[in-house]
Amino acid sequence: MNIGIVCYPTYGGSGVVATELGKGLAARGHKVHFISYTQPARLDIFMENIFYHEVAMVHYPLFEHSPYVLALTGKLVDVVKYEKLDVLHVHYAIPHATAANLAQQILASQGIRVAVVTTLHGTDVTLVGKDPTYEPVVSFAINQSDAVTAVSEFLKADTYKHFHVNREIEVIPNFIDLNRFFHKSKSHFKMAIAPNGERIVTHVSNFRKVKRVDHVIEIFKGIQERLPAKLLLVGDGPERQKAEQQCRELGLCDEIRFLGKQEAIEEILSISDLFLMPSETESFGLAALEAFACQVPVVSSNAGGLPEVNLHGETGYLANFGDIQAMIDYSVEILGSDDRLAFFRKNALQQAKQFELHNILPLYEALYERTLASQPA
Ligand code: GMT
Repeated sequence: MNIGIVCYPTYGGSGVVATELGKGLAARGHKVHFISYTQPARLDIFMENIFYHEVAMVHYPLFEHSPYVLALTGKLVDVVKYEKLDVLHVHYAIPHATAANLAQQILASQGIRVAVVTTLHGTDVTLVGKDPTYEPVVSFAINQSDAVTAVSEFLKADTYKHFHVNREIEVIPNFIDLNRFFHKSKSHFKMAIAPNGERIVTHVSNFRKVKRVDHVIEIFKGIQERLPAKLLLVGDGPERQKAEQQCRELGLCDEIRFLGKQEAIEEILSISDLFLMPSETESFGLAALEAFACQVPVVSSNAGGLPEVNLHGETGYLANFGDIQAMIDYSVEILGSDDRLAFFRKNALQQAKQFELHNILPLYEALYERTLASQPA
């Protein structure tokens, strides 16, 4: 099959999922064309059947904001037409699904057919998408797509709740390529971070408000009052400055390291003992799955799709959003004994295996095939 993948190129989960999916599809012999405004962060390999098409923006003094959706639509028309794509798989509805729908109509007027598959990832539904400014556009794009998937049951239900959607949505959960995460231990790094054998607590995110890095720091404060621990904060984003300020005010600068954006996330996770994810909302929580792949248990909020990923009392613990004390208590319970930690570590890896790439990828292939088969001749 000849598949176009449209995604955000950043370190965010939807871009990671889209890129790993494309790489997996290419490994199974499909031709995969990535279309984005910059090369996706995880597109770090060369394969003869992977292609990257950059969306070039046209800047004109009249535009205060250059219309990305039009530039993307034009690029999609071009790539589908000349690379003879069968399927356009767009990740994150805004504005990718709209651009794909428009490209599909333009191509149809030229007698060219392409199937549009939209995958809903999270805030395209739960936050930004349902804003009254975008809601009618997102509802329309969802209804117009030939197939729609959501990454969790929660996100599917939330889509029906907040959008005028009258079509089927299939849940295909996120996945993980375990090969990337196996045997990455960097013991010298662990020694440098925790020279006295302190437990290492980690948080990875894009530091948006919804991730509640402030809660991460408060939880860590409570943990390190009860046992020796260090905190690694990985990523960057709008809340970083405030988080640094919070560490200074709490006098925790020696215990907390800001590592910024990191490519080799598996090397950091492999020296970690616990992952914190106190998010306000999380449609799936791919970062938790990545932690599991490195045998790291997770203490998270029970928001959104997190209970579908983090199993309470098995792979970690869930607490109500904002219940800092419960998250401290759960963290200390996991970290306080080597035996408890080993129990959670084992379960974490088992859970990661449930979401192995090889289990999930065929679901997308089958969906593409069904969608193409149901297209009018
Ligand atoms: O929707 C977002 O906030 C952005 C998106 C991303 O690109 O990082 O994250 C969402 O998609 C991920 C991949 O499917 C999920 O693992 C995240 O839970 C989800 N984020 C939220 O729901 C906040």
